Amino acid sequence: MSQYETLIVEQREGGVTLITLNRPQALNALNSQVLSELIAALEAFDADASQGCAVLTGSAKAFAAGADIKEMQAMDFAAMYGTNHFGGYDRVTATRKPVIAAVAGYALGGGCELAMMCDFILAADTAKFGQPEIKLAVSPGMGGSQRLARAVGKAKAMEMCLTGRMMDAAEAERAGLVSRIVPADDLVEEAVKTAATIAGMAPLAVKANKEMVNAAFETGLTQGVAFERRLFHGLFGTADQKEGMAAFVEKRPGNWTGR
Ligand code: CO8
Repeated sequence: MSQYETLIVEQREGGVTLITLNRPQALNALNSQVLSELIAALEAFDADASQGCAVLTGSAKAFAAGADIKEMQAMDFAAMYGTNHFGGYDRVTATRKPVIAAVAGYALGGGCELAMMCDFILAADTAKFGQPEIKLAVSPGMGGSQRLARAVGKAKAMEMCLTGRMMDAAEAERAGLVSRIVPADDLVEEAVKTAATIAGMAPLAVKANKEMVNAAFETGLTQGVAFERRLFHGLFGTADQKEGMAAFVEKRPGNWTGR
């Protein structure tokens, strides 16, 4: 039994947490309840040593069609700024274990931004990405202008933000927004399988790899390479490095302790 109203959270075999956005009547529009439940689910996932990788998905029709327009409609500047509305989504990117976004159907506005907060996006062939906020006379507000520009470059990001046009899965893959495209019917199982592969790696190495790739977007090259090297050196202080290299030499699978 899920303790959430807007999410379904399941633990799958191999240390995979599958989180499904579940507001079908609003195409998974992100309201304050979704935010608080998602943060709670991700914090529980991060704290559970039996879980190694999460998958965040929506429905076949929509990953999420954006922030909930009906909830925001009447809000004024004081309400938005005063409460730092949706600032809590920053917590998604603070998750230390990897989170894969499995996107089918619409990922629009805040939905596209939420997918981009995950560590990578696996797209169904039905996926459609867009930042249509300009049509509502607003703009991305959950990092979309920054993450989309970093993911697909200025030209496409600017065109998408200024026109609100959607990108289909093929264009998103060509542009580097998604890691790969899979048939819609296989999306969730393929994402869970990929997550299980990650969850089967040595846990400290997983955290270190995630942290160093993310550093590429926060630092210059020299600093980023130095950061990578320090973490790489640090992994030689772990029992799992000894186990991983011994297992290779002895031609057997590694048996990780997370230490
Ligand atoms: N918010 C609230 N309800 C929504 C949303 C949304 N974003 N999207 C869809 N719904 C609701 C519809 O109102 C409708 O409800 P009802 O049946 O009660 O009328 C139901 O979901 C089904 O939607 P449609 O009938 O419109 O379905 P269609 O298949 O005809 O169309 C679309 C699908 C094209 C996805 C269409 O629903 C659409 O354009 N949705 C809005 C997309 C959009 O503009 N998204 C951006 C929202 S703004 C945003 O995300 C800002 C992010 C930053 C916030 C940061 C705050 C600090």
